Amino acid sequence: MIKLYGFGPGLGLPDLSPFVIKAMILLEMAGLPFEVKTGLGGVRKAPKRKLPFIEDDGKVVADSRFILSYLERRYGADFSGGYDEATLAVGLMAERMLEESSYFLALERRWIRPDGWAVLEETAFSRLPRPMRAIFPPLVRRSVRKSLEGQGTGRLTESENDALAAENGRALALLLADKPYLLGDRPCRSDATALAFILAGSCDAFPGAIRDSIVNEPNVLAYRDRLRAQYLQGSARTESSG
Ligand SMILES: N[C@@H](CCC(=O)N[C@@H](CS)C(=O)NCC(=O)O)C(=O)O
Repeated sequence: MIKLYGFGPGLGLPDLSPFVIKAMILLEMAGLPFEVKTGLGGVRKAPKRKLPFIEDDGKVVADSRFILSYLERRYGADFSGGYDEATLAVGLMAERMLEESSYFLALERRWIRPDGWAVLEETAFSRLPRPMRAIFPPLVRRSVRKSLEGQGTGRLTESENDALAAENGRALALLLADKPYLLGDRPCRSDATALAFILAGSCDAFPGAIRDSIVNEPNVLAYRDRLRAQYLQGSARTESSG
């Protein structure tokens, strides 16, 4: 069975990482049974030092984007929804907005703002043994801060980041409009990314602009609830630590 490595569930989310949630949704969309392996140790085993990655029949595939193409190649999964190339290109741009812009705004919200960090630290690191708990989380936080400064999000003010989050949320709501799925009346790969980021972004534990940009859009909320019921009931998924 395919093993999917993630951080683990928390704060009402199936995983703390939107990329892991995306991989779960892709596996569910493909109708493939899988086992989720959780724990911080997964990062050490990860070929790119990031989660998710999967192990399947001795093969290791890292990165949700390459997990997607692996499932297409190996299992004939079809994430195109039957849309034409131009429509899928629009979906890809939305995915890139979420993964390359919204993601960093969410990192800043969770890791840097003191109230976000208090929640995240407790959720992600509470199972660490005592001496590690004092040392490891601040080190990881420092490295996230450095990455955010390099990437640019960390150099903006909170209100500048909030303005960008509001724009991204509105763009997603306008793209979805009154369609059942992001690109039309059939699900496709972009829905896996959109649903994952909408779930992560609307998490009640991190109030503010990111969450507001989702919960204030009735079509996005309805989409989230409908697709969560469709893809995240965990029918194909079993969970274990390690
Ligand atoms: N492009 C990757 C992004 C994965 C990613 O950024 N994962 C983060 C968690 S959300 C991670 O594992 N970070 C650990 C680290 O950087 O040490 C994908 O799509 O899978």
